[in-house]
Amino acid sequence: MQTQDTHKQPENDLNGSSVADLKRDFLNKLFYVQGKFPALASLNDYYMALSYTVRDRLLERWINTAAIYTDSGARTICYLSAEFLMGPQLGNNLINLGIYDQAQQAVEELGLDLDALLEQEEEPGLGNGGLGRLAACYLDSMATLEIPSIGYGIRYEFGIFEQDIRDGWQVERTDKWLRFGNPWEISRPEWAVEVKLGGHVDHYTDEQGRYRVRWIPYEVVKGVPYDNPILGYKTNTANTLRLWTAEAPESFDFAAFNSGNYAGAVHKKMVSENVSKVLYPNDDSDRGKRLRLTQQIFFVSCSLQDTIRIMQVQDLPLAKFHEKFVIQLNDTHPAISIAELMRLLVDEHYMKWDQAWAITQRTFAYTNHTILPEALERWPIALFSSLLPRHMEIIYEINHHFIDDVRMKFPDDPDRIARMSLIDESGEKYVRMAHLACVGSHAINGVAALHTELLQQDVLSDFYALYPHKFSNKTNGVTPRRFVVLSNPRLTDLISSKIGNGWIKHLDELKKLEAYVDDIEFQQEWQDIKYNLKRDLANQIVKDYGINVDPHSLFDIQAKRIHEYKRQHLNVLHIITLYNRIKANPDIDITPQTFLFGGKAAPGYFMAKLIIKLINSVADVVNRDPDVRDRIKVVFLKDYSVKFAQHVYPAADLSEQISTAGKEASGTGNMKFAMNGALTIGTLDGANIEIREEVGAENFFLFGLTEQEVQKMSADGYSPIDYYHTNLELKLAIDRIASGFFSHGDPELFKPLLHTLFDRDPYFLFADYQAYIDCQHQASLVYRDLERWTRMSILNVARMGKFSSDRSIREYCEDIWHIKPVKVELNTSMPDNL
Ligand code: CBF
Repeated sequence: MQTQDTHKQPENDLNGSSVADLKRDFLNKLFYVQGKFPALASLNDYYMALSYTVRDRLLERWINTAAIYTDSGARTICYLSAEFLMGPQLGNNLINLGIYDQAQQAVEELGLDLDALLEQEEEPGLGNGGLGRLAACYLDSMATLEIPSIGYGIRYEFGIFEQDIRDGWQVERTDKWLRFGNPWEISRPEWAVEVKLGGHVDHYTDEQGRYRVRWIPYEVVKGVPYDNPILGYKTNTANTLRLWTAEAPESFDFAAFNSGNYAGAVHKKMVSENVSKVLYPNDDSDRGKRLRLTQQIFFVSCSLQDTIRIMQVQDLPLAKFHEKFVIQLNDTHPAISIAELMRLLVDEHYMKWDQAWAITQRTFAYTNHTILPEALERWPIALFSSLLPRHMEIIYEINHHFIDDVRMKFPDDPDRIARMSLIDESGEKYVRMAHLACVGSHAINGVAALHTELLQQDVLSDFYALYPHKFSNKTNGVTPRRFVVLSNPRLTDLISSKIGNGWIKHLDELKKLEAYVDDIEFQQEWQDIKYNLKRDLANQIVKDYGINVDPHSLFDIQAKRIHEYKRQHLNVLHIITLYNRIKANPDIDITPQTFLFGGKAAPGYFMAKLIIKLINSVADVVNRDPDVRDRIKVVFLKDYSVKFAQHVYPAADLSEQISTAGKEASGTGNMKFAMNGALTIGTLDGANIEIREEVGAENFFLFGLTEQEVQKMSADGYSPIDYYHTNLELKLAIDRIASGFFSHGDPELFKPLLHTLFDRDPYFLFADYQAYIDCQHQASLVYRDLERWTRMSILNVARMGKFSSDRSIREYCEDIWHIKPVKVELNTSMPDNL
């Protein structure tokens, strides 16, 4: 139950927010929007009725915000992202509106349960993981900090797949998140735009003798915007997330229909709609690649055309584009927008190249989110030119100027030019999107200190040498509104009862909790809350999986995408090692531990899917073996999502952040776990390093090779097999997998995984194994001393101030965007006339 004080409603709203107002409006929505009366209404009808009731309160703020931005011509940040992993909206909007308690009471008085209604919401899974969720956290912070912003992305009809587990294997099911409608969006067909694809380019001289370029496309796709309000916490600011849906410009081909070709009549419509059908199709086939590049140009072109429309509405000349807008590229997926803005300015608005280029460079800023080579996008020239012939020309032209600059700064260095060129000509030719992003942006940043350092020293070192002034670090952050206040109301209330609720907007204020770290009563309350949260999750686990887990045991959780570099299989090696110890000595004294995993594997990533199978296979054996006597339990929590994560973070004791040093750009789950009082077991990777610096080395379980050690080992020649032969426990764990012990006697099943480990072990599991086992042992010993553990947990929360996404957004605003907050006042009356 949220306290009234924490979620006090803002003043001056047009739609009342008392319990009586909410009840009245709720029933109105049920009757007049859903067209139902209680005897016929489903839970979904009630969810929709409540959502529309809440949306009215958002709309009032949204309209006021839009009016103020339009009147003031406010400088605006456009956040371009192929992914926005928003999570369910209802609860978050109730929190941000400050009417959570009233809504809870209103539905209770009507005989309903708010939690059940919240559970009803289908989450828009328009992202894969960290990158998309970061975008969502940033939208929340921008609205909370009153920063004029628009998020631009794609309204995928099918978001991230739903994950089922059958016989231990991941099985994917289509995510039909829109099947019951989406109460939060409003379509704006009047602002639809067209995007050209394919065809050829004409260069010609017009009647006035001016040189012109005309792109004759092979096809045109229409982009229709759907707007979603993004409300700040306890502000009147409601910004917009504008997501584009693809449609055919003419949805029905009458000519084809009249000539009897009925299927052909709708074919074009189908082809066009495919563009926004699914989130990130596999890109390992040429068709997949083409569709993905089409998605990128589609949403980028729609969004840029939209910004130009806004300029026109506000009567601003295009020469001031960079003063009105700053555009943040969330990774390279929207990097094509650099060529697209040039095309719009030069070809369609007849601006001179040099002026257009100066505007473009001043407009864009680029965030890199990974140094994994497979994630640095490149497009085969043949594909690129056939889909985007004009952009190809523009990129060659940009490259021509750029290479001249490089040559001037670094004369006689052809290798450097080859390395930096926007076109990779080392074999088959490719367009290098990260290079385009670097050249066309005025700012480039990584997402944690180590990551930025690695960009500067390694992945983008040539660009750092050329443009040192462009680089900075912006360590990621997460919103405490969703990930503490909404997810963990009990902890929220306890914290607010001691230090007030200012921390929700100013997370640094959590520091005040340090005053209570030795307060026995406070510690007890802290422990009780954690225990109850673990018990709730345990109840859910019994319900969903029929597995009993003990809430007193140490809840050790690794929840994130499944990937070899994240090393879920290292975690499994530890579990097998504990199991082997028990088998060797059934009376061994070990700390009871529950190992929980959650996460999806990319459908085409075989090794990641095999890791899921391994987790489930080990779970089957460990959970059933009577020798274990329930001291360790392993559960794979299927279909991990933002909604589910909100139940998982609060229940964790130990957060697994065990990627190979240098591989995880930042991580954000690490922050969400720690904000909910979990201690971290982790490597010196990504933001773990900064978390450890903040919470203190003594409150963090550190293990493993450093990034430099990993590099050195690689260079010196790493031999994983040596570790296998010299470490008996490691050998036994691996041998047990290899012998078929966990696969019903089948020694073949996990061979591909073991083969990679023996052969190259690219993520250094064997090298880090012993350090991890020792560190886990250390953590399990500390857990036995509950008072010590609780102190560490309180200190972790108290020192998480840095990891609020509000801090990250402030840094972007000050260092890159140069945007100031704009206050939105609520104009409570409706206009008398138009
Ligand atoms: O910066 C946000 C996150 O992005 C990723 O998820 C990504 O997709 N590149 C990284 O893997 C995370 O480390 C990072 O926190």
